Amino acid sequence: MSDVMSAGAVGQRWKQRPEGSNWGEFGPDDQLGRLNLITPEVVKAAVAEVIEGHSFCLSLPLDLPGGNQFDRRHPPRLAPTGTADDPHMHRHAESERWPNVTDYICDDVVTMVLQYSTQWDSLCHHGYLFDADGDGVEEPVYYNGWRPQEIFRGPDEEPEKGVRRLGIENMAVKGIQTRGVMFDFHRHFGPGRRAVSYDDLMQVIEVDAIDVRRGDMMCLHSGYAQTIIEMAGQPDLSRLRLLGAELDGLDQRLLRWIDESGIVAIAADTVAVETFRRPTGEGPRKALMPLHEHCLFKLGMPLGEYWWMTPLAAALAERKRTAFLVTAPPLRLPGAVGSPVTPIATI
Ligand code: UVW
Repeated sequence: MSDVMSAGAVGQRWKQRPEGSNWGEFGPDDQLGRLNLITPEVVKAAVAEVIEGHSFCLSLPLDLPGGNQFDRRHPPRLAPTGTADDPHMHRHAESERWPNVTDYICDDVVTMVLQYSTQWDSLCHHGYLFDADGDGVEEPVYYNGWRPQEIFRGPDEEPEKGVRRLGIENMAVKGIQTRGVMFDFHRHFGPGRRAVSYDDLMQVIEVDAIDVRRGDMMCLHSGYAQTIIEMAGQPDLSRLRLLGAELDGLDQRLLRWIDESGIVAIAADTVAVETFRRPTGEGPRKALMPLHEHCLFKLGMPLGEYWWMTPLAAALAERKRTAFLVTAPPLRLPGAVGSPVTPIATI
């Protein structure tokens, strides 16, 4: 079987698209992917899930998990604006410029890895090698066939402004407010690490009678972020390695379900949404993170990581409910790849 599907219409950036992808279906220049499926009808149905008016913050404190991740993601560092000699933190505003005033002023600056803690990954977080122009040679390409030269700036093109296409600001402008559906893996499978298969997922859907609809955000609760909170900034990696049910990105039936279900995004309380398997280097080149490939690259479906789901999952289980309103816009930071987020769920 060929691993590509031919199509290619006027204005498209590709002659062939990856098998199972939706490239072109939202237009040749689309940068929103499946979020296009959040329509006014979907938002109204989401709001109808608000029955009691209880809201839940789904963010970790953004200085968690603690420590450095992947040797490149460091905790945020806060500092006052101004200079070391004149920090704007509890600073009396009285000066030559502003004489005889009573105000004290505080403001600050943060140096932050945008994907350190509770976060969204935008559609340019992962690109892949793929022969999009059909010349028999693979080239790096991103969702909807966007090429690196259209996305990234060169060193003499103000790289501090970030990406030109597929950045997080597209998601911010869309708003990201929809119907969330909870998959409580912790309640079904316990706290241990597990690669959740299609069969596992169907079991959860059946037992909890989860009504998954087009436009929904899939939310996964494994208990991992709760443990991160309990570790209070001192993550015990040997313990964490054994914890957290995540999706099995190698299960083709599961990937097909993600596509056919109509869901628009997946948010998990774990590091990566999918179970990470160290590559062996054997056989043909393949994706390091196949669920990232399927969601970000093929379907244009953003991924949320490190969301704190435990109190919401408990409240839903107590009420034998699974659906809620979720509001989770990222920062409207032009050119950013990822973003911290403070998602709010309302039941
Ligand atoms: C990597 O990109 C390694 O991970 P994640 O998507 O989980 O942030």
